[in-house]
Amino acid sequence: MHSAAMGATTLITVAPTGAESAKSDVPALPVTLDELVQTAKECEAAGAAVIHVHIRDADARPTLDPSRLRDTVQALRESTNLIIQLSTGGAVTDPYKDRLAVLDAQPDMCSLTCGTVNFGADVFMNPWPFMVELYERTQAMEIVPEFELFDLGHIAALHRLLDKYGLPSGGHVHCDLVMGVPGGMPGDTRTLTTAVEVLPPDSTWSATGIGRTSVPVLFAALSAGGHLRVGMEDTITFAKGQPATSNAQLVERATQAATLAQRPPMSSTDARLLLGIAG
Ligand code: KMH
Ligand code: ZN
Repeated sequence: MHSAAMGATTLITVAPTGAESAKSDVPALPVTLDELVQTAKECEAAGAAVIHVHIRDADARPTLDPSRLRDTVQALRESTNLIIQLSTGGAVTDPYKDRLAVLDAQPDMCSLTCGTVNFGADVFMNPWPFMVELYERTQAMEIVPEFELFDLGHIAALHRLLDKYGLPSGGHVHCDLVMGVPGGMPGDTRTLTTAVEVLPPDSTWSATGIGRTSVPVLFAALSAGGHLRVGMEDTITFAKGQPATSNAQLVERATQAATLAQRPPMSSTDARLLLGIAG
């Protein structure tokens, strides 16, 4: 369902933690459950409707531990109305079976990356059979996927996935353009426009720019009618030489920009309707 009111608003997703930054380097990164819940509340108040979640273990290292994931989903549900999207990307070292098992924590949504991509000096592996298995599990478990697109070839793979296996749970296709990863598509307006032109018909999309591309991609996405993802998974600086002090600071800037663009933040209730997530 896509009402006129939704078309006039911006879905803001916050990705507060990621798997790449170390707490010792980035003290503001939320890594404990308490820190994550506090961050989620602040970001909801600042305008976010979706939270894209990676979790850490007791030593602040990335983990896909099933019981920690379940506790995280429960705590976020109790404390906020945010739509909870668990990462199935994890860290580049996570095995496929652990990434598939993320769905057992029963989030509202999960990420589903549509292909392998060079990831700095690493490789983020998403071969076709893994994509298919993850997609079929989301359909069976009624979890709404967000299709993560790091490169134009990933859009071709998404078309192939939808052609062969049909629509996702919820009946709506929502994509996230992840731009500016060293090895993926660059974070600039020309590439964003090209990507948007070849997305599946009737899909909605957000965009995020990694590192120094975060602000240019934010403005390019807004001007092209897209939604936004921001957060310390994607950039740890607010401006050149100025570390982000919190995720809420990044969400507040997204809210200000969206409001200036006359598409203020979408409520989580409207976001559930848009994405086909039961309320
Ligand atoms: N941490 C990256 C290797 C996702 O969350 O689905 C993958 C990633 C994508 O962050
Ligand atoms: Zn992620």
